[in-house]
This record gives sequence, structure tokens and C-alpha cells, in this order.
Amino acid sequence: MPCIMRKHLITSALPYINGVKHIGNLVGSMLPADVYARFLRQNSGEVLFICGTDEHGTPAEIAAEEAGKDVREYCDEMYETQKSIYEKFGLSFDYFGRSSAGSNKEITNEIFLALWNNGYIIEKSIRQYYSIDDGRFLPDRYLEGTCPVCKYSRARGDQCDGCGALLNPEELIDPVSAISKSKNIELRETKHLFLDLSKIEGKVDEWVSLHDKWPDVVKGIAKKWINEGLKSRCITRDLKWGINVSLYEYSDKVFYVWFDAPNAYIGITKDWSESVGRPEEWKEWWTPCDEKKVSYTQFMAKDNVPFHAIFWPAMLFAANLGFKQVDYIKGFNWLTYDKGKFSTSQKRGIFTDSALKMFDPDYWRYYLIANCPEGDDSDFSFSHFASIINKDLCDVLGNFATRVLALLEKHFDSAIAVDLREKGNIDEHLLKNVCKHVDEIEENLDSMRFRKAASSMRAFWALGNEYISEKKPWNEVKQNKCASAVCLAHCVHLLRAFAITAHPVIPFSCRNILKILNDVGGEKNIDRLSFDEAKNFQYFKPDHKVGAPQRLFEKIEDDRVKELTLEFDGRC
Ligand code: B3M
Ligand code: ZN
Repeated sequence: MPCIMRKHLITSALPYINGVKHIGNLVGSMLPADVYARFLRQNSGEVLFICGTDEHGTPAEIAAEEAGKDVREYCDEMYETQKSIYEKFGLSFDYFGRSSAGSNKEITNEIFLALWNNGYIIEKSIRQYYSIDDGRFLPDRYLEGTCPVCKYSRARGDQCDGCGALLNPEELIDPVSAISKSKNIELRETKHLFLDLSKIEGKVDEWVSLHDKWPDVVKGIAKKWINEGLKSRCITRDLKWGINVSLYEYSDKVFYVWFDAPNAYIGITKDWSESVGRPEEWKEWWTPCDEKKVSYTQFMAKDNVPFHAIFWPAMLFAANLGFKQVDYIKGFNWLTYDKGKFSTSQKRGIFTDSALKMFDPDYWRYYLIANCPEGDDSDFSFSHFASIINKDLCDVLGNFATRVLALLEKHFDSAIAVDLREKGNIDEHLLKNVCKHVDEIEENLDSMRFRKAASSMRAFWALGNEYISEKKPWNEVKQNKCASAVCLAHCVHLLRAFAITAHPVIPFSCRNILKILNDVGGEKNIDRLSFDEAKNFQYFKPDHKVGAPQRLFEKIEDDRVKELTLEFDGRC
């Protein structure tokens, strides 16, 4: 098994606090990260899976204002809301923390002071938009206008949602205050702190070049940034909500949200460490004696790549505090909705809370992993969703389970009835095939090829149906009851193997399968059942009884598809 004995640190991009996230956010970071974490835990890797809410910056302030709440109160509430949604989706974070926690304040200021002491911070007087009507400076999202690159009309002061370009506020065409929509704004002098990225560019370039195995989308973005030359970036903002800058002259300013958010991966790990009563343990992950002992993988959508592949690594190199750099960045393209972009701020798409009301979490988990925007963007539609669920989960996996359980009930009183440990009973040909499929799923998950992992699972489930159709135990039972029992015993073991290997993707259903199979130990320990165990076809004893047949998945009917398509016609 490749690279399994190392410690695996996994972080998912921290979902922004400004509202319930949509399923595009889920598939672009948290869900695949969870699948990977679950896979590694099952296969004996020591895993630490960290995530949390990203709470600072102007979108949080704006969302709080819209909700008529104090920003701290808004964040407290939205943190709980998001956390509980992710639990329902089965996201198995070891710790789900917050970027506004004290730990992040500490670590961010520690990194900032190191950057200051090492000469990477420059003070500059800049001209920034000031709204006369609002009586304040307008950082980032407080400023709106037309994007100079793609002409999208609602680009923000720091980034365009239309084309992803990172912008400086003065570049916006026809800027207005996002608070009052007032055009009564003017550029005023104000002093800010900048991170001098050009000074560390060589080191970042060299480091990026070492990572030729990163996905194309990640390498492409990283290289583009390097090739365009790294410029200094403003890291302070005139806001009240955020982490205060620990320099007297700047104490009325806070850090730019992207300056503090990545540091929260470390801060949240500290909080995890405290929570498990081993307050020093976070260091084993972030400052290990042997760097190679920890393998660090990040998950994110492509718009977050510049910050994770360039800015944060640059900060960590320049601060030189010995923090572990990322080893592998799994970046994703977009999941589009009705061919357009999902958007939290514009409330467009399917949101995770309403998704949970529509279907069981495993339906979403399976669909989203099987169609994740890995190589390219992928488009969501309810008809596509229904066709995948009906075909793969209902017709292939669910159907096999029902057939096996029904035959066992009808002919063998739901008992296994034979001992596969007896010489000659094991179907070697089938077992060889099983091993091939299990290895394929394992390889795909290990190398984070999620779409392929789902299709190799589907192929494995199809093997079950092929096997039972070929052996026809319902016929066999009349002439050779023993042969029929042998076939069904293999089928029960196949079901167990499906449950073990599909567990990273559809954990609720797989636990349920083991429950139906009366595999009490397995059900309890499924989180740690290695894929090698899926190759064990001598697990169940002859007197073992399984449960009555039941449907694992319900088909999604055409009427329901029509209803949902109408309800969410891209304007929900
Ligand atoms: N909050 C994701 C986003 O909202 C952003 C990720 C931060 S990861 C340190 O685009
Ligand atoms: Zn644009």
C-alpha cells in the first residue's frame, strides 16, 4: 500500500461564514477531503482532518448587516448552522474550528511579526476609495464596479466573481459604494502594510516547480502567477471586524482576510490539540522533526489556488518559523448549476440545507463524487442526478443487496448455511476478480482520482449482479442446494466488500449494509476496516444469520425530477 504509514494532515478550504454553502462548495473542497480522510483512516494511516469557518473580511460584515445582527453574533450563529449541516453530510472532521478564535489571532500575529522582523513588510501610503455618504473607507467588497478584464458589472474591489481575476480597487470601472450604492466616493491617502512577495518569489518558484504532480488546474494557476511576477500585496484593511494588527501605529486596522484565513489551519489544529487534552500535539503536525513524516494535502476550488499555492507558502517561507508546507494541492474546477455559477451572495443554486431536506446525504455524496469537477467543470441538473442515483445506487448496488437477502430468506431462513473455509468452497475466479476491483478502487482513492474511484466502485457492484445472474442460485437451489448456498455465501461476502470499499463515499449506507448483514463488529469499526478486509471471503460462519431484505435506496421518479427542476430553475 503506497505512502500509508505516514501521518496525513488534510485541510479543506475553510467555508466562508456569510451564509449556508451550496453543493458546489461542498464538492469543491469539503466532500472530497472527507472521502480521502475516510479512506486513509480505514487503511491504517494516522489522519488529522481540519476545517472550520472563515469568518473575517467584508462579506461577513455585509452578511451580518443584512441579517440585522452584530457581526460576532452573526458568526456565532452561522458557525453552528454550518457545523451541524456538515455533520449531517457525514463530514468527519477531526476538528471544525473558527478563524476568529484566539488561536488564529496568536498565530497570525506571530507570523506577521516574523515577516516584519525578517524585512518582508513594507509601509506604503495608498489612495483608497472613501465614501463621503457612508463616512468610511471602502475596502474589498464594500466597493463594486465593472471588471476591467471581463466587464462583469458586479465585480468587487478585490476580486471579480465573473472571471476570478484578483483586482485592485482603483482598477474597477464606475465604482460605487456597496453599502449605499453611492457614487459620491473619492480616493484618499491612507497608510497600509504590504507583504513584499517579490523578495521571496525565487524561493516560491523553485518550490512550485518541485511539485510537478499537482493537478493541471493547480499547476497552471501557480505558474501563471509566478510568470506574471509576484507583486507586493496589501495585507491590512480599514475594518473593525478582524484580527487587529499588533503594531501600535496600525492598531486601528485589521489584517486582510486572506492574510489570516490560511493561518487558521494551524490555529484550528491548536484548538483540536487542546480539545483532546494534548495541547502540544499540534506541533507534531505543523513542525514535525522530520518533514517527510507528515504528508499534507489541501482541498479547494480553483479560485482559492493562488492563495494556497503562492501567497500562503510565500508567507510561511518568509516568516521562516518552520511550519510545514503543503505537499499536494487537490484543486477543483466549478460545479455549474444550470450552466451558470453557483453563488452564495446571489443566492443562486442548491444550498446544503435544502439539499439535505430533499435527499439522504449519501445520494448527494455519491452523485457529487461521481461527477466532481476534477478535470473540467461539470454541470448539475436534477435529471442527471436522478439518472445516476437510479442507475448506480438503486439498480446496481441496491438491487444486488435485495436479491441476495431475499434469496437467503426464501431458501435458507436468512442463514449463510455453508462454510467457505472448507476446502474447495471458495470460488477462486471470483476472488481474483474481487481483488482486482478492490485494488483499483484503492489506487484511485489513494491518488485522489475521485470520479474514477466512483466508477470503479460501480464496476465492482456490477460484478455482484453478473456473478449472481451467471450462477442463478434460484435455479440451483432445486437440484443442488449446497451449490446455491455457496453462491449466496459469496454474495454476502461481496456485499460486505462493497460496504467496506464504498464507505469513504457513502458512509451511512455502508454502515447500514453491515448492520443488515448482522456484522456487529464491522458495523462498529467500519471507520477502520481496511480494504484488505474486503478480500476476506471467510469471514461469516455457516450459522450466521443476516437480516430480512430491504430496499437500500429509493428511486427518484420522473415527477419528482420535474417538480424539483421547476422549483430550482436557476433562480432559487
Ligand atoms: N473562505 C473560500 C471561499 O469562500 C475561502 C477559503 C479560505 S481557506 C484558507 O472562497
Ligand atoms: Zn472579471
